[in-house]
Amino acid sequence: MTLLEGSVGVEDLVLLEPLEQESLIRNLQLRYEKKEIYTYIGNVLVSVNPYQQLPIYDLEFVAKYRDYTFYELKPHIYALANMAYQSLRDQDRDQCILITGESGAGKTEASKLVMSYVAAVCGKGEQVNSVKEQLLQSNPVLEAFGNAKTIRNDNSSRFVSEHLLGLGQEEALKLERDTGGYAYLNPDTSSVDGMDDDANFKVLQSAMTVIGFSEEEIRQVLEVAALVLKLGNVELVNEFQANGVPASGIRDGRGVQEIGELVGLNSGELERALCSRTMETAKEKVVTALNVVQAQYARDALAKNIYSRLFNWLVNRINESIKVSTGEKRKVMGVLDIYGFEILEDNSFEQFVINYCNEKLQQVFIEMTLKEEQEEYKREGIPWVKVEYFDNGIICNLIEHNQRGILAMLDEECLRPGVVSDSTFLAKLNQLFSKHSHYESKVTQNAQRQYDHSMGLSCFRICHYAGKVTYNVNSFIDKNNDLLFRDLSQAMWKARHPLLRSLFPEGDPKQASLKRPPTAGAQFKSSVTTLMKNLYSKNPNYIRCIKPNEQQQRGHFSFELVNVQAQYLGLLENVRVRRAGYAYRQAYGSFLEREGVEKVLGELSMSSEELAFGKTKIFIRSPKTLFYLEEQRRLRLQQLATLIQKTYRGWR
Ligand code: AOV
Ligand code: MG
Repeated sequence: MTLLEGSVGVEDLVLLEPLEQESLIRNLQLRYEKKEIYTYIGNVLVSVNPYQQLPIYDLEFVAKYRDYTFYELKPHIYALANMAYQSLRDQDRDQCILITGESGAGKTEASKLVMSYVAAVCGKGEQVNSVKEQLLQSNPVLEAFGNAKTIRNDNSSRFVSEHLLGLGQEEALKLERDTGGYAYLNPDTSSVDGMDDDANFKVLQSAMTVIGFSEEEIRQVLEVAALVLKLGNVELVNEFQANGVPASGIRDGRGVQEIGELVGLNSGELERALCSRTMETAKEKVVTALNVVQAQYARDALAKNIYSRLFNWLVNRINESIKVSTGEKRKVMGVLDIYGFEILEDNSFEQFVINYCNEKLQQVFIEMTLKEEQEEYKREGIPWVKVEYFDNGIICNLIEHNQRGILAMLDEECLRPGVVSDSTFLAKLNQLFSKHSHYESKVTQNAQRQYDHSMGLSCFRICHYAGKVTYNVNSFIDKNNDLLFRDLSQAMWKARHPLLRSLFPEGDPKQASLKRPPTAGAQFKSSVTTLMKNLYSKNPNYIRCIKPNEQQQRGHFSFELVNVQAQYLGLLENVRVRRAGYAYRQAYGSFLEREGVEKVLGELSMSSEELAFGKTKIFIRSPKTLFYLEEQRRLRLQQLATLIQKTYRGWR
């Protein structure tokens, strides 16, 4: 180690000597201990979660970073936000800011910082101000409905959430204050130290007002959210039909009665929808009773459906209101913050799709950093040697291949007539992928005599770019089917509650068709595809978030934990690619204004290795050179200033 005690390490990992995995982590650690949480790899920002409020985000910092270019000040998220904002403004290129990292690494916080920076520096004027406000206020709203406490993060972004957070007491909704009274609120996770639910509730309400929700809309949103909680408390019990066939009923009519009053729904109608199922063929209608397990399943499916539809409605509503105030066809800066890579104790279908999405984002990173790099050298006529890196395309393929991917297999199994189950699905995977280098299961392991007791018979494992994850296939089929019995959507559509009703358009008997809706997996894949298209059309800026410890504790840096993340984020390869190429490039115009190419070469005796002259730009190999040049420029300016001062004094 050549890093000196007391130093803060290098600000750009491209400068690291020697460049190894260990020295890279140590450098991050050294900086972290000095509360320097940001480090560059060229123009990529690495951010290590401080788990404490640092005094580096106030308006003074905003003002400072606005006036300097990327490498002139300490690494900061504002520098990256500024770079993106300026190329949006000056080069007219749509930007996207891709924030990746595992659960709890600080993605959502980073996205909020970027948005608040942009809001602070972008132009004034009434219209802009209202958009800014709306944008900033969209956060508390989306977080209240879209986030939940998980074991990995107290404030984890979930798009389909079973828990509600941030809802305080609201008399009119007849909610109980004690969240432990709701079956859908997880008693272990519903309270978070240092979080004031009542205060958050007020923030939520005022945020919704700023975004432009009417009082009526806010009331309706809260009513629908309350409906979800109340549904969770509807207790279903065994009943028997006259012929002795098991059926189900509701234990205490008061719950459904309350729901009925809340959303204008006939409670008998709701009970019928929860406890029976109507099968329709072209010719006839058959009503069958659900047993208690099936009815519970229907109830939970309904609650989840209402909740996720409400969330989607909120997202659309917010986007609409922002669009209306900006007008369409503007330059776009997208900030992408999604759920991070997840390895829980028990991983199911949800983790599977979350991790698939992260796999795709990694692919964007690989393709865009390397592709950009290569194309730029080609365009500028500069020779370039390829750096080896792990391409996770093979894992993406394993999951998403149209005919032979895991998602396709799952759909096939869901649609296949006959007896299908999670285990027939697993058997299919085992057969198909037994030789795949990124797929493992007990069966395939057996074949290779590598018996692993940690993996159950109902599991398969994927070697993701970020690590191995064992998924339990239990309920994959049901979750993928995600079918809401038509009885339920029709019942919801019959509610007199305008918002609830609008969330279930397919409940309109006139809309009913026999066509099967796409599976959850297929829907997810298609939104991932849309997202990717969107990202590829924009200029990317990267923030790589790192979680320093598992305890969500300040000041604690686990070498092991960071090492794993650095490995899968490919930080070392990223630095190597940067080093093999030229780290910095600048169009001749601005470069000349600053240094003057002749002077650089003549007076500063630059090595020819350090510089390359492209067709339109000058390339500088290492940041050291750049910093040297910047320093020289500063010195010259200083000399000039002193000279002017002297001359001026002389005149007096
Ligand atoms: P995530 O978005 O990456 O997880 P968050 O952005 O929610 O993670 O960060 C988790 C917690 O870390 C936050 O609630 C803050 O307490 C703290 N934190 C993160 N960044 C900062 C910062 N720059 N300054 C101070 N505290 C910070 V997930 O949504 O779970 O993938 O699905
Ligand atoms: Mg998040």
